Amino acid sequence: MKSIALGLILVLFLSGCAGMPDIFGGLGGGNNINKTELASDLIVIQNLNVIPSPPINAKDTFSVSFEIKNQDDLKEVNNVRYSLFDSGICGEPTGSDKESLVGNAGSLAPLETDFYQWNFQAPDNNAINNLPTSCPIRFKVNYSYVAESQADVGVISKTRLEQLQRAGNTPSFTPSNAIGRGPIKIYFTFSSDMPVKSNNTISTFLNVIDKGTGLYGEIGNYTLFINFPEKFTLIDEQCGPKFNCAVGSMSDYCKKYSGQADLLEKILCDANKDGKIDSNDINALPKDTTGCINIEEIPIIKKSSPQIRCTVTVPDIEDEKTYYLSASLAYGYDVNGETSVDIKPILT
Ligand SMILES: [Ca+2]
Repeated sequence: MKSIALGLILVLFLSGCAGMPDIFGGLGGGNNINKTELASDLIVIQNLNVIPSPPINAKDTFSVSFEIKNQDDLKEVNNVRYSLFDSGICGEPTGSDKESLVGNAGSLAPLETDFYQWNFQAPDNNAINNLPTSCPIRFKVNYSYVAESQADVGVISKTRLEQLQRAGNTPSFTPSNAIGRGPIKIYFTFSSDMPVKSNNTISTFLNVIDKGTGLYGEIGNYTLFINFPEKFTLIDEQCGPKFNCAVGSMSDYCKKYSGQADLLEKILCDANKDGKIDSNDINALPKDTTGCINIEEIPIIKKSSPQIRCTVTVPDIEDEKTYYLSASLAYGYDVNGETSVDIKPILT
């Protein structure tokens, strides 16, 4: 008798809690989320060298070389380019590199390393007033990549929920969010705890965050896709006025780019990463989805986007079911490299 009474008190206590506002995360926030996140670093600059070892004699030649490495062991990185933007009094690179302030390494396979070098001639005695000086060598490496993120939503029917509650069980579902490699991360959170009752409405919030050391100024238009299961109904302003949503929109969008290879957003559509979009790629895109794409730029301020909110009604189902949401964002990213080369006058 005693244990039954205790059980009853526990059930009352738990059901009482479920309806209370969450003091840690706002009103009934579904803050319980199982996050798994891959590393932020992707393209790194390594072995940055000046040869010969500085100080360099006035008017002598020297080289600045470095390697870049694709740290991802699974995916290639596209459109890798180098550009020198400051070399101070040491001027433009000499010789064969004179015209190539901008170099193009194309694509880097998983874990591939590429070597790059600029040759310079140090200024002469006159140019440095016979005094020791130094040249900053500042450059950037730019590349294109796709950020990916997937989250799940648990849905339960009213009948199943009542069944469980009658048996003294409280259904619980902790959504997971798997966040892919690279400096730009997309995080999902939800407005309420799960599982969601069938036919009910839930908001999902997306935040795009730059966790790298480089520069990413804004989310370019037509680069952020958010995919919902087709059975989800988007309500209100879908994902806000900056988005357009339609059933199957991603494959429709990608079809337009068949055969072309020069637009950043198109790397989203090139599923087998050969620089061309064909029917195989289109077939590999998520099917039976409702897709939303941003038709306007979205600013990144202090390394974060504003919160993007999409409100959906989940389908009417029989029992319990898990659905998957995903987002992908094609972006260009700059990684900076810098060194300083000491120059000394020569005795004449
Ligand atoms: Ca392809």
